[in-house]
Amino acid sequence: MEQLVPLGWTDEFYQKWLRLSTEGLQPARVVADFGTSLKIATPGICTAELSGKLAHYSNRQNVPKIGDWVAARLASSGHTVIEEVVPRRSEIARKVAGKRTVKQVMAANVDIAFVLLALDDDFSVKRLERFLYQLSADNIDPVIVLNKADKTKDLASYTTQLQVFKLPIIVTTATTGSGVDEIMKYIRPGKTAIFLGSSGVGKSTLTNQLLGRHAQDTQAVRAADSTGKHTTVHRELFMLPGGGLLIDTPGIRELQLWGTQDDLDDNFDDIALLARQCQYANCSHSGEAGCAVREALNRGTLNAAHYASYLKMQQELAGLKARNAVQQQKKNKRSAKGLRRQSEDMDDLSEQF
Ligand SMILES: Nc1nc2c(ncn2[C@@H]2O[C@H](COP(=O)(O)OP(=O)(O)O)[C@@H](O)[C@H]2O)c(=O)[nH]1
Ligand SMILES: [Mg+2]
Ligand SMILES: [Zn+2]
Repeated sequence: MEQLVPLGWTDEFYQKWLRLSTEGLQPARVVADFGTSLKIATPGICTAELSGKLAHYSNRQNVPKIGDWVAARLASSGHTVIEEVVPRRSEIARKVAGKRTVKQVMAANVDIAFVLLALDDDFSVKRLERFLYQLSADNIDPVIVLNKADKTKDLASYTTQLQVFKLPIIVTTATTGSGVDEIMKYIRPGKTAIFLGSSGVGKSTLTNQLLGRHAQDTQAVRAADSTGKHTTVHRELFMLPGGGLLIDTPGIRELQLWGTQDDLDDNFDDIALLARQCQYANCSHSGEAGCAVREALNRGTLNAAHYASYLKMQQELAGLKARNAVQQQKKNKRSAKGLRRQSEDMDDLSEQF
């Protein structure tokens, strides 16, 4: 199994592997996810299918995703079947798009996430806050990347807005490679990084720079044959020359949160800290006497937009919690009736993000 170490295999995964029944199976990592088919590395690369059990009977959250370690049966016919998923060390989740309250795992076993913002019309602190919330709920370390630095003459006007997050910020121009070394420094050998951000921010251009070769098509390239905007349609995991691993993803248009309000307080710790200083422990910060949050807003030490984001996300998470509770009740009723399987676990196995 030593040959799997460059792919991110650790003793932790080995211990988990030992607890599965893997007779005749081989550990492998999912390195490309096309929705219906997967590529796995053993470290040799092959195309693999899901076993009937995984494809049809498993809860959708257990379906292997990019970055997962799996147990595969390699047949001499070249027909490879994934039988099991090794329990994850981490996952990047979100709520599926639309109304249903279902968790969707976007990538597994990620150690560090780069949230990309472009220094043009794309720049949105609000969007960044949503990503940062989700990463904190998922216990994954974030780094902010400000790409397309060539497009601004006033970098400070952007970076001052981001100081509140107290996170590392890397400034890059992906097209020239400027700042790429800085990113590389954060991806230690054997560790898995992911690029997150909306379509067009430069994820694939940066991926190509880090790889030192043209592995991913970028928008300009495809614009020439006018096949549309979203160039990266699948998720892929690359081994970097420096020994780290990197997942490029398609753009995420809408990140619906999946987590709890406690995670929110971890993320907006400046607001949580203020709230603890309010005169009343159950202060709703809507006009009570001795409210430290209101006071900070009035003084301008708490940014109003930042606080508004907090409130909006809090509301969204309260809604999520309520819908989850309703769903849990329904589930309990159904299993009491002896119905084993829930339709919502099954109906969007192949949904993309
Ligand atoms: N001016 C400028 N353009 C960039 C930069 N990085 C990427 N681009 C361009 O932005 C477009 C989208 O890049 P791409 O890597 O496909 O974005 P992705 O959708 O996030 O993968 C392409 O035309 C790139 O050439 C940059 O740093 N500066
Ligand atoms: Mg791309
Ligand atoms: Zn208050």
